[in-house]
Amino acid sequence: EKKEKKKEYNLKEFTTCESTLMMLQKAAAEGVDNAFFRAAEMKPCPIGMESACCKHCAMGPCRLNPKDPYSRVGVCGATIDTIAARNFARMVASGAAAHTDHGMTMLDVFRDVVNGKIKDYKIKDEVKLREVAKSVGIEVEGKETLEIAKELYHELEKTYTQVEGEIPFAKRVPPKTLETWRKLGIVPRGAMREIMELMHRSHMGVDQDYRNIVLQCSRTALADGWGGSMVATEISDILFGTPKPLVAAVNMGNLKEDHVNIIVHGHEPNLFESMIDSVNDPKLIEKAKEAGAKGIQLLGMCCSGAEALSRHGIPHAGNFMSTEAVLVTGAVDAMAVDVQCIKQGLSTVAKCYGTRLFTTNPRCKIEGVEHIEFHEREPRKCTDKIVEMAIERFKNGRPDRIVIPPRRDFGVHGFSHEYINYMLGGTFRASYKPLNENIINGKIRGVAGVVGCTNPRVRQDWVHVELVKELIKNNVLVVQTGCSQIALAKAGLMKPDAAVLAGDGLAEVCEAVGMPPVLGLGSCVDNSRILIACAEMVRIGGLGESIADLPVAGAAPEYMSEKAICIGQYFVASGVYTVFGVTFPTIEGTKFHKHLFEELEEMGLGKWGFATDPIEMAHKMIAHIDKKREALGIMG
Ligand code: SF4
Ligand code: MSK
Repeated sequence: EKKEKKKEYNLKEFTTCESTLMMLQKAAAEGVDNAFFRAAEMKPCPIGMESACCKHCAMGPCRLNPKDPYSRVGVCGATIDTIAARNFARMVASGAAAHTDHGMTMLDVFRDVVNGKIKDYKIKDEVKLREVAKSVGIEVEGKETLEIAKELYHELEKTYTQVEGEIPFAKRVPPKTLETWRKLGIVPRGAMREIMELMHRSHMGVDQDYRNIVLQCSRTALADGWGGSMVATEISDILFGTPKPLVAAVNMGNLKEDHVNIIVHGHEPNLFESMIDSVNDPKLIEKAKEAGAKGIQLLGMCCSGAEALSRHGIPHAGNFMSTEAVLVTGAVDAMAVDVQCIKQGLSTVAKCYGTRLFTTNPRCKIEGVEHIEFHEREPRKCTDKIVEMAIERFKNGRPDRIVIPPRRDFGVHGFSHEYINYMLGGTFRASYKPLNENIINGKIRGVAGVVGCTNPRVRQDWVHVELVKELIKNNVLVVQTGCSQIALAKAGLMKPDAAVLAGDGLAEVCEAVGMPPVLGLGSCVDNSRILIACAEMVRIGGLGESIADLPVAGAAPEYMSEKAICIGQYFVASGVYTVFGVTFPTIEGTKFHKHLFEELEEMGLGKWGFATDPIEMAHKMIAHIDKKREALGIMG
């Protein structure tokens, strides 16, 4: 499996993560291929990059000229605007499908817990259960937990299956924002219906007006943000506990050479929760010791890692672009994956180092990779087996040379929107009021959500870190999720003493409250926590009547996935200016591009932005925040 690498790369251009760099050097020396090397060798197709091609039917594929986009049309007559809008729509549909399928799994688990069919999990956060139930109009006074839970299940099921009406969490949307959605006809009915309709409308010969296609993109994306993702977050909190701030460590130095090392990588928390039980089982710990290990070390990666980090303080080994690199250490005895962002290339790297790689979810198998299916009704059958296989590899399958990068970076994680509320409000004033007050008095200029993936087309972590530093320097409080959160955690900005990097006003608030200037909220589906925080800021008052009035902005500077496009679209449709980096699937100067980047804002929503340079990106966001402050009359 090991190939001689002829090409010399300047590896420092690939990443600013020291650990990943060390492992890339090792991989290069050992001839082990990975996504960084493949990206360097595979130049992206310039036509596809700008979304100027269509393969929606067998009369094509049709390629237009990105340099002169109106010079030709597809065989069916489709213009560049139709082609790019349909391609964009398919990305939104796929991203929404991923998050809503995840959310639906969580709801399936919740139903089985409530019905007593799942015994290993239980309702851990009853307060949250009641709060969520109240937020969708369920009467909770005088009712037993189980009764409320059953009603909540039936109500939230509508998020997916309802064919007419409005999804349950539409009740959480600020009235003015909801009014705009109703006027535009984009309040989601149920996710299945919206995704189905978007797939239909983007089929050959259906919707061929880019503005009409974008309306359905918004409706579908909102079914993710205020639907599938929000259900995933809320049900995970109810079942596994709402995160509260805790100190936890990130980076590859969390691997321990004298321990059995197990990594869980993916998105749904169920596998991770049961793996926590397995690695803490005295019988399995004993087995590991009999095999010569000092114990079992469990780590997370990507989003389920970010969730377990936030909820339980489980160490995190690295973000998306470190998942192959971590295997190059040779120290990983087993990696268990579930769904989303699992590179097929992991399989080859795992074989090079004898790491046992397991798929566990029926929706995500990889050719040549051993599958041990995870069932929530008997979860330990899967997770115990994986631990046993990891112990076996520790004993008999470790490579001669193991290299563990020494870095461990400590920070504070687990800022749920409930906790931000509590923290800024203090015990007796539990509300977002002090946040609003600090925005109004100018100590905090505004709030930015910096989220999303890492991507080998840009230097790993660099854009995230430089962007966030520039934002906090300019008194913008930053909230984070997903792989971006891990990038900043590695850079040490999740610690309260990172306030020294913040502008005077933000630093003063951070010091008073004892919080870092960068707050980690969890995984990609936990972007829904940011939506709720925005809704709360509107509800408290003083910052306008809709989310579009707030001095806030969002960014996914190193995004790569269709899920990120969908997240971007739901933030835009919710009223937030959202800036992406890397590349954007439109051609500047086309009508579709103008629609996304300008006209949506004129319709009362947010709008898209694009920049690759982090400082430019930060200042686009700051300029937007200032524009909103001015409109609110709170400049200076
Ligand atoms: Fe070409 Fe139209 Fe078919 Fe697309 S739908 S491949 S533009 S003919
Ligand atoms: S894991 S979607 S690379 S953030 Fe959610 Fe990270 Fe992006 Fe996957």
